[in-house]
Amino acid sequence: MEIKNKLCLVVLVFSVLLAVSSGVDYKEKDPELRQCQHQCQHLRGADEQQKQICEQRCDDYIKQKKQEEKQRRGEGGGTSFYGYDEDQEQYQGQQRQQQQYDQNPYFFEDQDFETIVETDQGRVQILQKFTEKSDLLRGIQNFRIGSLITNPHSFVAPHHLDADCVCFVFQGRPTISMVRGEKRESHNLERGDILRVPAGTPVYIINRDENEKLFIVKLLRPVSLPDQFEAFFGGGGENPESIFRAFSPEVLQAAFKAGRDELQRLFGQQRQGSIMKASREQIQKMSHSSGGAEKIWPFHGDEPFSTSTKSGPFNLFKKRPSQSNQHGHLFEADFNDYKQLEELDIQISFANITRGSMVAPHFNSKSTKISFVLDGEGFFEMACPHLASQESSQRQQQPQRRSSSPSYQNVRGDLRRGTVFIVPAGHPVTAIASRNSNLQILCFEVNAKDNVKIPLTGKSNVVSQFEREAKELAFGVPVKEVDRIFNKQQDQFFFEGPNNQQQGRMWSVV
Ligand SMILES: *[C@@H]1O[C@H](CO)[C@@H](O)[C@H](O)[C@H]1NC(C)=O
Ligand SMILES: [Cu+2]
Repeated sequence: MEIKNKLCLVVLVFSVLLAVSSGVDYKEKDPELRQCQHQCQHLRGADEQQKQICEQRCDDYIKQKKQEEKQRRGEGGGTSFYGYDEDQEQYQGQQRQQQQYDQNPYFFEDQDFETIVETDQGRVQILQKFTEKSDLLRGIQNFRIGSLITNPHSFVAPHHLDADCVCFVFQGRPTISMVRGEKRESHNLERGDILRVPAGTPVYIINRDENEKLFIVKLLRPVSLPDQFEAFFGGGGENPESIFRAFSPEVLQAAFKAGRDELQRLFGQQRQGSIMKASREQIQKMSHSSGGAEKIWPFHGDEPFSTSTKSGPFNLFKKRPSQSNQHGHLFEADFNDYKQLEELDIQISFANITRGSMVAPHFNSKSTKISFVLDGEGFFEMACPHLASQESSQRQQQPQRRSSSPSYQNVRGDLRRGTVFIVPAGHPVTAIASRNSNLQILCFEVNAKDNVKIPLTGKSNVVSQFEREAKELAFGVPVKEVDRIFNKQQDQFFFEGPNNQQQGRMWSVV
């Protein structure tokens, strides 16, 4: 009886799915899912659990269909142009790549972040360790990336990290106060400011903006364990737990020369978490210099008073963009602009890609790029030999003909605010903005010293430097033909994007 019932249900579910799948427009994804799940809710004689199972099946079914659709689009997307149709083997590889889309080791989304602090006034999120995602990211395993988001007029409790930190302010107006030796430095920051907070520096932060949330992206390099860091809170109380509470009462009494009860009052209270509300008055007091031994440097770059400490911020947007046209702007800061980046050997860049435009396919000679999408939508594509070779070694049980040259997998990801993607050195990459909004990407380029960006197309592309004989030999066609193609795109670094984007609906805008 029981079994028969279940069988009936299975049959029923399948017939529902079948009915739904026939004649429904693929593009109407969400309505289709809704309809399928709606029917689950009205399954006769099904209990709650069975309805849930039914809904799950709907979900899986739609997902699989989306996947198939994606493959179909990949097939139609000009592969024959690149000759895949002439090499069935390679073409099938391409299809498998698309299936692996969800396991793209270079691409991170919301669920890959861990929320390490969350209060009603803000949160800190840190991306999982790079090597947890894939061994291919070993080269940047000593770095972590994350973000701090807080409300207007909020306060982040004093703490230090066992990690070097480079902050980039994208939104809000923070004042970051650091204690260095015998003095305190407070920096009033704004959009575009970069500030390094050296490892172990006691620091607290306010958002002095009354209306706008604070949004800071952080690159961290742990100094004690290679890929792990901790925060140490120096305030009083519990939540956040004060570092003082770890010591035994006798030791604290001696260290403070104070009584047990007064220490209990200071360190015993429950707090509201490490990100809290501050009053307007408190914010005002902390946003201004109040004289005395304090120093406030609202100036950018080197502060005029002292040449010994160069700890102030650098504003990326006050510098002239290194690439600029109607399709986008690229701002870059290296250690010549901001000395503090030298020790970490990183460069910071910000690409503002105009809606409907794209970045030239290019690669970095030495740097691996950790890119954080700050705003907009679009996608990136990258050529990766590592994934392609993993693919073929999995496919070939016994060693077959070893091809004499590598093949490259198309690695791709849909970009939107909060996604992160990694571009290893030497890997050609491009990013394309959707037609709806500018795509704004912050990049930390690790291993920056002597790095050069090498454009593959557009003005000053690499091939235009070749001798004519080299061009002919490399491409196997007359040099005129090579030049004709490579000279067509006259823009530099930012171009008009592909124009079939709308129909493609490649970026799943939620
Ligand atoms: C990026 O470009 C858009 C459009 O020109 C502009 O509104 C936006 O402020 C720019 N972003 C930054 C950070 O400059
Ligand atoms: Cu690779």
